[in-house]
Amino acid sequence: MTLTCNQLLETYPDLWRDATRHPFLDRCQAGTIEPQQFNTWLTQDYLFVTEFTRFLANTLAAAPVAHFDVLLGGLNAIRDELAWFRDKAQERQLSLDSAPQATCEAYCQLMASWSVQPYAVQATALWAIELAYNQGWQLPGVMVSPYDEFAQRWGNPGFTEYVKQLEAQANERLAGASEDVQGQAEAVFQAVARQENAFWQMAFIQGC
Ligand code: MP5
Repeated sequence: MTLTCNQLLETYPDLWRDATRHPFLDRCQAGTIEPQQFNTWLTQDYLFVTEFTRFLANTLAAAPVAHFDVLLGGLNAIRDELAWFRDKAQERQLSLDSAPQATCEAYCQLMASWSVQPYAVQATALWAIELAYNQGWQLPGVMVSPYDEFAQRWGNPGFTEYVKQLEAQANERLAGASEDVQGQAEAVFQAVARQENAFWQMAFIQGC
């Protein structure tokens, strides 16, 4: 049987709900998130995105040429995103030199370990990581300022379209993958969901 991205969402609805629905996001929507908690997320997410850039580059290196367009578009967008994170940190007078917290480090290490897995697994991880933010920032509904800018970054129609393209590319490769590789893709999807939930939670546990 062929595994698809949609089947993964249908097989693990609770895990995926916990990855994309979290009090952190609801409080951003309502404007009640503590600035310190938001700043923790912001500085840690910058560190995550720097490592995610390496993961995306490794995925591109393993991809068939037909997938280059979408992945190069993603890398181009990340260049802007990293600069945007630096702007947001400066506005808030935050240093981006802070050390990664344990939760962030664990996610980054896992991601690095996926870089040596078959391309179908990497493509599935990439789709899941991007979908988590695409859905997570949209599900609470319209956010108040200044958090609306963050919701817009990952919830805008262009980003939603990018995530759909990632899904199509992952599905295409999963269709030709062995059962073993499909099993690896399923495990990686579950890991992404767990790590995403932990990442939201990090802002509440450790403060800034
Ligand atoms: C993303 C992110 C989305 N920024 N942080 C986490 C913890 N998960 C997913 O990645 P990107 O590169 O910001 O679109």
